[in-house]
Amino acid sequence: MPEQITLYSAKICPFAHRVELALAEAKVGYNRYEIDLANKPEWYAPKVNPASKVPAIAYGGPQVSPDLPSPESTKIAESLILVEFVADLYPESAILPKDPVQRAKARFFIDAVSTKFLPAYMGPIAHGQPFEPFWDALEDLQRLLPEDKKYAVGDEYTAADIAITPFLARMEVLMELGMKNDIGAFKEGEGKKAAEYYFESGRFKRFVKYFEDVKARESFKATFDADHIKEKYTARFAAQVPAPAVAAAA
Ligand SMILES: N[C@@H](CCC(=O)N[C@@H](CS)C(=O)NCC(=O)O)C(=O)O
Repeated sequence: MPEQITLYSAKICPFAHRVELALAEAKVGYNRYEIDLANKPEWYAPKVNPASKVPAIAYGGPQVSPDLPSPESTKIAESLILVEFVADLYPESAILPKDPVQRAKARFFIDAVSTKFLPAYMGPIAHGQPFEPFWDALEDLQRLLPEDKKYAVGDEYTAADIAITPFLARMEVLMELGMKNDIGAFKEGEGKKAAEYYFESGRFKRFVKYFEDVKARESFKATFDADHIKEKYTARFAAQVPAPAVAAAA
């Protein structure tokens, strides 16, 4: 019988979002504590995660207030490890496929997310780098999606989908901000162009459809606060929006 779970998370963090998705898919009740990444509590690193990052789980031990973590609980960090931990605790969930071939395919997809997609992910949007390497990485990942199934390795939503979902969700928010307001670390006009290319060129048709299926899931609706993310990204990138002509002239 699994014991108490306390998740230290942050709404903005895609890695923490992975663990929230896994817990929602497994339909687990847990305590959630929001860590303010800009102002982390002084007890967090010494008592929960020495790396001082979210996500982390305190597992087992007595039911205590999350801001007074018990030394008796086991502390575990790293999103992909935590997703597998949830799958191990709740083997009846579909998070890790039972079939060894499907399981291997899920792990292959996760590896591609970690080694190909993520290194290219924030470059153009957060650091103003060219979009092309990112489009290529996205296309490589898209090739792994089966044409005739809903999700990354079949019709079940698994750890493979959990690995990419939070990043696609944030990418879509950034694309929408880029499309409407040109918000991002790119040159004026580039955000709109990139967003139009992603949604309308047809190159990422399978991905756009895939993500529609992901967004329809209850686990996604319950764990993604798009307004919060929009607000945070708008504030974060506001300083990088090219100044309007009148301000520049002043
Ligand atoms: N490899 C880690 C990455 C976790 C991570 O980078 N989390 C960020 C937030 S998205 C964090 O807590 N950074 C510490 C900070 O902002 O001070 C995982 O997969 O869990």
